[in-house]
Amino acid sequence: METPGPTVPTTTMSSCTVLSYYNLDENDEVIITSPNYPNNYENNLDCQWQVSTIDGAGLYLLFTDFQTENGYDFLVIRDSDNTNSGNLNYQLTGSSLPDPFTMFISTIWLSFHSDSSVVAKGFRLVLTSTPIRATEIPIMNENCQSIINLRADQEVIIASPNFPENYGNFEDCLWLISTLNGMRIHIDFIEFDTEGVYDTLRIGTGSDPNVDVMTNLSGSTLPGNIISDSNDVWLKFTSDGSVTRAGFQILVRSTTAGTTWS
Ligand SMILES: [Ca+2]
Ligand SMILES: [Ca+2]
Repeated sequence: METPGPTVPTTTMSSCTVLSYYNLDENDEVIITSPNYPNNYENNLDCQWQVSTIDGAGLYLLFTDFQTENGYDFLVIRDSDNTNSGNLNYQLTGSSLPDPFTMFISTIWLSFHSDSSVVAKGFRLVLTSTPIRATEIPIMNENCQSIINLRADQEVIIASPNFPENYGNFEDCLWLISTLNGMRIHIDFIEFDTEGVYDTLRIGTGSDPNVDVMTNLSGSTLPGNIISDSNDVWLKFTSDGSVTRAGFQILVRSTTAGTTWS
């Protein structure tokens, strides 16, 4: 039986003459930084990294720092195992922090180039192997609660009890949903029908269903989509002692906050 691989430590390369190669198991991560980070990188660098993971997984890229000489010092990312082939996916330069994103392939190539003058702090990049899965329906426990950790670009469908049959009286259900740091949670309503005012679905950010309420929904109007401003949300459904309806069905997925293309 295979045990989870250890997290690869932060690279501490003093020169860029050797290609660094990382092979990540599922959910492993590696941190790549520019040489000397957090001190300035040097002139005339040409650093190269290849990162691969298992078949069926992709790579989630989260920058925690990015500062290079704009227009002259570049980080290039290709969907390839060779620097001279594959598509040029990202060419990053300057000092704005790129949004996190997922590459839906198992091997990528990164190269960092600096020219002969003007240096900067450089970058720090966390790469995580993330499984790519189809839509799932999470299991609720006996207390009608479910804790869901979404991978990058994973989606789940959550529904009121007995859906599409009517839910019961005195329902009290809770979903705690989180995703990777830097990602957002997208909530799309497929069906929605509850007893107005008395049977409510409340949605908020964080993991405490008593605070940070974003919205309080009831009735038969299909709500608009919601995108969280954090990487965790809660949904709490309660019904009172009389009158039930079909309830709701909701598609929940993790998304990147946006994508940086250069
Ligand atoms: Ca430069
Ligand atoms: Ca009711």
